[in-house]
Amino acid sequence: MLFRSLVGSACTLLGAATAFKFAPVELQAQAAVLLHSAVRKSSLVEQSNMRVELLPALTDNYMYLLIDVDTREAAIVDPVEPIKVVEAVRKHGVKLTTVLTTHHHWDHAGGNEKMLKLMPGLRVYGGDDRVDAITKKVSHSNNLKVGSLNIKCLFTPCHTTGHICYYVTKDKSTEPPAVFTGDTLFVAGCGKFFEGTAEQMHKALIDILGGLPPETRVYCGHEYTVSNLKFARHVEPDNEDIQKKLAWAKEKCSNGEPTIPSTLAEEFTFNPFMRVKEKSVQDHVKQTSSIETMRSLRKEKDGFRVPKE
Ligand SMILES: N[C@@H](CCC(=O)N[C@@H](CS)C(=O)NCC(=O)O)C(=O)O
Ligand SMILES: [Zn+2]
Repeated sequence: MLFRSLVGSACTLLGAATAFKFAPVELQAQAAVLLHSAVRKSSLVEQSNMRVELLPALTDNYMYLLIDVDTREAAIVDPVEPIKVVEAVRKHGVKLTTVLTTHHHWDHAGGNEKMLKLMPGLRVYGGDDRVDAITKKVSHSNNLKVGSLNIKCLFTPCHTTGHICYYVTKDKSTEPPAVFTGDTLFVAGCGKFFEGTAEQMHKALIDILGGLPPETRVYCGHEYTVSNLKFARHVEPDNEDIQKKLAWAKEKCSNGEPTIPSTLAEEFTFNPFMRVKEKSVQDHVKQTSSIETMRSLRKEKDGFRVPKE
């Protein structure tokens, strides 16, 4: 796998925010968003069967341009900033046919209408009638094609009732598959349970995503890795995989580079929400079942104040 940085950014706004400390609050927020998107780097993950370009959007979202190398057909995951997508499509000289929407929230589906206006004829997939500009509603195990790539829809309700993850494989390939996890699974974390339960997130993370091949690369909806790992460290202070990944992620972020993708195998070593069957994690929340551990962890993280270091 070739992992190559393309443009110019940072995961934290600390430096930039300091400069605007004395400005009005609204101006501080606007400046923060502008500065942040200006400095985050995009990057390309290149395999012989598929290419994935990570396109930073808004403050900490990611859009993903998925390219089938054989046919040069492409899909875009959660195109919240369509102009950036059009630029990337032109740069790669590919034919964009498909929008894969993970869920209806504005920071993921809010660019769909404009995307369709800029490139009429796109197929817009999603698992929820609330997804803007949807042309085809999908459900669990539906199979789609982008060129020669197979896309399997995985229904993972909890963050929202219609959340879909997209699992990408190529027949006869020896290279790792990819999964686009939106706001269900993050690197070292998971989405808030806005419209669902611990039982549902347990099924999504442990049974559905956790059942995919361990080498599967994980492309998630947000750059939350550093703050997620600080919570993970709080849960398991003696877990060395967490310490190592945190040091690595801080370094990446300070260079404006993405911490994505991870793999499912890695997630099982440092993500507390994927480790709900581990005694160390259960002991932290004083639970003995993995579902109750999931419930307690999410509750604790909702109120967790992320330390500076
Ligand atoms: N904690 C988030 C706050 C924003 C937020 O609530 N994000 C949603 C997705 S749009 C979420 O599910 N976050 C997961 C979490 O906070 O653990 C952050 O680090 O900026
Ligand atoms: Zn989101």
